[in-house]
Amino acid sequence: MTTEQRFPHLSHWGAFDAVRGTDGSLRIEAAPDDPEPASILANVPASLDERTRVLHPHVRRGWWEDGPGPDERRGDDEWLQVSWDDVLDRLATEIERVRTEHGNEAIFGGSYGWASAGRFHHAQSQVHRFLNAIGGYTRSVHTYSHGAAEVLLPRVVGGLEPLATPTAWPVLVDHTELFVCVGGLPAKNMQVGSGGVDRHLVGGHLAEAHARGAELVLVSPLRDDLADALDAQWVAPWPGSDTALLLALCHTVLAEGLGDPTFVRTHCVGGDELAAYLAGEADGVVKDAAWASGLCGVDADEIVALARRMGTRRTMLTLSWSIQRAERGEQALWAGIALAALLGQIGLPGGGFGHGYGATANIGNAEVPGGIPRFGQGQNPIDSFIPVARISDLLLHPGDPYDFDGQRLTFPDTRLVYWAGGNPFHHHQDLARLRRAFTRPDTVVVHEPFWTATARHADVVLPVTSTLERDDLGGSKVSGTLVAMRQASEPLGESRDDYAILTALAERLGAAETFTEGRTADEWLRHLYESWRARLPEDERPAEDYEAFTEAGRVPLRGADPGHVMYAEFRADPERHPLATPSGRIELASSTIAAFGYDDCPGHPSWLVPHVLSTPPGEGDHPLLLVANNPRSRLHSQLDHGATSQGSKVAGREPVRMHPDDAAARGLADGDVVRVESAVGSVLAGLVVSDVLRAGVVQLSTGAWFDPSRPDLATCVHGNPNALTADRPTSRLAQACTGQHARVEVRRFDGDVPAVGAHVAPTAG
Ligand SMILES: Nc1nc2c(c(=O)[nH]1)N[C@H]1C(S)=C(S)[C@@H](COP(=O)(O)OP(=O)(O)OC[C@H]3O[C@@H](n4cnc5c(=O)[nH]c(N)nc54)[C@H](O)[C@@H]3O)O[C@H]1N2
Ligand SMILES: Nc1nc2c(c(=O)[nH]1)N[C@H]1C(S)=C(S)[C@@H](COP(=O)(O)OP(=O)(O)OC[C@H]3O[C@@H](n4cnc5c(=O)[nH]c(N)nc54)[C@H](O)[C@@H]3O)O[C@H]1N2
Ligand SMILES: [Mo]
Repeated sequence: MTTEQRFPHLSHWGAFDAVRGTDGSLRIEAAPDDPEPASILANVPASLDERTRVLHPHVRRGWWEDGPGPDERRGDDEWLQVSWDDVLDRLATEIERVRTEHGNEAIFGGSYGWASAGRFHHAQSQVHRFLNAIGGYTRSVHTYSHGAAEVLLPRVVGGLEPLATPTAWPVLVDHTELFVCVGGLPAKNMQVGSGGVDRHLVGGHLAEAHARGAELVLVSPLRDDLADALDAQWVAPWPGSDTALLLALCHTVLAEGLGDPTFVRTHCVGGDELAAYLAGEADGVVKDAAWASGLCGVDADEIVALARRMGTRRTMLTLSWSIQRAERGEQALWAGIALAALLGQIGLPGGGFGHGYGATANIGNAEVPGGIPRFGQGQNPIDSFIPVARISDLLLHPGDPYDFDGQRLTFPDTRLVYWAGGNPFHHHQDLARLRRAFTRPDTVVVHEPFWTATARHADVVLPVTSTLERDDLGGSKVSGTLVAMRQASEPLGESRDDYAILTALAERLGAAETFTEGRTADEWLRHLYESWRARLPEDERPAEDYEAFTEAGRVPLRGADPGHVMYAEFRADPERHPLATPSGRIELASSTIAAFGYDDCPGHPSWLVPHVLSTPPGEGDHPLLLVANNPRSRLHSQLDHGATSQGSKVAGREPVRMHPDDAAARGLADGDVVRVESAVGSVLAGLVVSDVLRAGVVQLSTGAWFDPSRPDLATCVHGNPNALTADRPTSRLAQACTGQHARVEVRRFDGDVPAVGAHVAPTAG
């Protein structure tokens, strides 16, 4: 090669060129028009690091030699390297056995996970389409991101607009006078957007609003959940206590006449019920600022002052997803919506609320009406599902009944688990329990580029190309560009695309035509692009045909409305534009939810003590409150061995941050290896002493590859916080993930510090 070669590409954290030097080296360059490229781009070259890659098909010895069945050795057995043909034949036979003996319901095809950005090689779509083609599967519904919101919002505001299409950023930049950011707008999170980010704009929007004179209040236990340059006031409640704080703000708004009673009368139902609860009519507890102060640790005066500020300015209340990813998370979100409703600015430019601004780079970007090309998943003939975060319960308790959103459901009997594009040993809570759950099925199949903890807990591990090793098309309906992603490397080892693997299985199971429709991967890319282009109205349609698109590397997505104001029509005329709730109004109390009779989710926003606050902070065996948030240095567990992620580690482990007072009280210093313990398990981590935390709170992000130590396999030597979190649902309403919080103690680890082996592929016989 005599000249450099450039391959346009897209990741969930930004558009880039993969540049092949004349010496064969690979360099990653952010797209030139990205004003704020993500630091985690530097993780991308690790995609091609062979030491962590699954290079050949592997099977677990016990499964290969003894046949399928529940097995305690799963996750702790030897590996055998086998040929593609042998493994595909055996796997097809096993799928056939399960579907004929137990029915397709016995196949769990959850596959929750972010996988990679391209829309055709989207692993979840691929595996779901395949499982649909062979007769269906038990699926999962909703997300780890905002599972409580996905159930609550339709009941309270009639849909998912607050997290999908809240008021567009340019409107906030022009109109919002006060941003009150519950859970912050962390710069770390705005690096990322599902499906891909073409340009990182939110930091610029915030700077512009600030320069115009907008004021900001950060409500979070961590001060760096909002950029320093924004000069925000910092209000630091205990993790898990926002509901109390928000209810007290509601109380103050009503008591001081700061809101808009007309809006409540004309656009809401349940206002009287909520007011009666705030006044303590039934329980004798007035939910005022003094009451909340004792629960959330924020001064009563500060709460009252905040309510007054909110009542006298055009206020945008931003509610993070993190506050609902916690026990009773439904209440925090509902209390926040109630506060915005009482203030009466919903539907006004720059006022009201949004859910998840700043959680990703794309929330608050206007949506393109024509969408983007999408690989269809087909129809699932099986009507069996679980709320996504009930995976361990599913495997451990077949046949058991449980409640979910007003339904009484039963866990099916799962024989085969098929995962492609996600990492449950990253994302799920109480990993020791998940390990036990994973011993229960007859067969576990994982498609992975990398030897993740999930791959290590499978029977069949099939090597998949990373996104750099294939062509694709990528974008999101809330980003501005469709990218023609170009292959920058030959597939490593024997790895194949998910599509090729599933095609080979579909052939063996007599479903090839349904799965492939007779197209190769290249033919699909062309078909997806051209059929999407043909569907668009003329003024949104790119001029480029498929050849010109791949030649140009990208085409703009058109038609988004940067002036979008959420609920503007509803505000203007609630009779003609009702919400899709039973009342057509915002439900400050819901008779539907009340009728479910759940004590963990009553009929109006209520303060319910979560486990992490049932012992006062500072007391008990686990006095510290752990925030297990999303990581700054990578996306989830992806490319944890990459440069940005590795650069953040302390003593080779995930950094755990602690306030100086808490460190001094324990005789701990920066750089110490510490043992973090909860009632569920323990981890080793590297200590960072920092005053950005509220004292009494420690923080350990998700994503360090789970590395359980022998002999008990109970300690993760690398620092994965899900070895510490409890596997409890938000409530019976949503049954959603509560991974954000745990109660812990932290001590210095003085023993021989074990090496972290998570990034080294296992050896195979
Ligand atoms: N304690 C706690 N836990 C949490 C959270 C929290 O706040 N606290 N947050 C939760 C949230 S919001 C989320 S979204 C989840 C995220 O959980 P996941 O989405 O499961 O995490 P990822 O690390 O993105 O997993 C994606 C996997 O797909 C693989 N992959 C990439 N490309 C391909 C491909 O083309 N084909 C195949 N077959 N595989 C591919 C990657 O190697 C990686 O292992 O974590 C949740 N867990
Ligand atoms: N760099 C990077 N960005 C990401 C991701 C990633 O893995 N890496 N993941 C993406 C995904 S899938 C998602 S769903 C979003 C997640 O978006 P979020 O759920 O909003 O993100 P988190 O970082 O988990 O939490 C945000 C902040 O909430 C604060 N917080 C925690 N508990 C409480 C509480 O009880 N009360 C209050 N007031 N604040 C609290 C924490 O300090 C935390 O930093 O992020 C996305 N962005
Ligand atoms: Mo998420």
